[in-house]
Amino acid sequence: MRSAKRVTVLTGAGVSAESGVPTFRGEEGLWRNFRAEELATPEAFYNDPKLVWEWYGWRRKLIAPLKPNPGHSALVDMEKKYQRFVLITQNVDGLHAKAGSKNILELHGNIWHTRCTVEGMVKENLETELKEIPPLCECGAMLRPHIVWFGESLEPEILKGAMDACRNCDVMIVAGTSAVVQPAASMAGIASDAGAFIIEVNPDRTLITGEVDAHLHGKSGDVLPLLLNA
Ligand code: BV8
Repeated sequence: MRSAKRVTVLTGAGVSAESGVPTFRGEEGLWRNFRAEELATPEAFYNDPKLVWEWYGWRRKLIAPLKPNPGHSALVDMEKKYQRFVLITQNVDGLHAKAGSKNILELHGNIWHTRCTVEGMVKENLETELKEIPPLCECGAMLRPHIVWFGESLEPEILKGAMDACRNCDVMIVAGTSAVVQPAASMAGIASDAGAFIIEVNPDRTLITGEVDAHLHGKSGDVLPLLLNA
């Protein structure tokens, strides 16, 4: 970390856990006995847009008052220390931006953004109580969350930026992700193949723990500040 010039970080739901955001695959990952994988798909949305919007409405209301935690803040300070720093996140909660991170790539979108299902226009909507479910665009078409669902492709520009950040870094920190969901789960391997030193921050072992150079066993809210100050 001291000799690095370029640092790339990949975060997952675990980095927001200490802020109170439920992770996906933890025991609290359920909503009305549905799993995220059942609701976060285009099929689920077009089959029952009201149900999927009720799930997102519940998450928006839960996330709205939550604050970034010391793990988010450590990444804000870390960004200032390096010539090149890219923060890639799978999280849609917006907490990295709320903490003050600047160079963020939101791989899976943002829960505060809606997209018109006809025109494709993306807008910010910060309502914690959606006026109507499903919300409609001025054009009359249904709005959807501007989120990448399972089976949907990531935005090419964002994916390209993320892959570039993995191939061109001295150190990659992978924090708070179970490394299940693709293509995010392959990014540490891509960085490692390009010569980066890979640091994993997670209280548990994950699918990539066996391949990383250092596994810092602990919560991101504790470990990231220690890493920054070390
Ligand atoms: C794609 C938005 C190309 C939703 C998310 C069949 C058809 C099509 C595709 C597939 C298919 N089979 C497989 C795929 C690929 C699929 C995939 O990976 N599926 C998985 C389930 C195997 N991927 C896709 O579909 C992607 N698109 O591949 O496009 C394509 C297109 C068409 C056809 C083929 C290919 C799109 C994936 C994006 C899905 N959207 N989110 C929403 O959020 O509402 S993914 C969802 O999971 C969240 O974004 C979340 O961030 C992400 C990953 O989960 P994690 O962040 O890792 O969270 P998790 O709970 O799992 O783990 C938390 C970790 O934190 C744990 O390790 C825990 O120990 C740790 N932790 C806990 N507390 C702390 C902590 N760590 C640190 N500190 C703590 N305090």
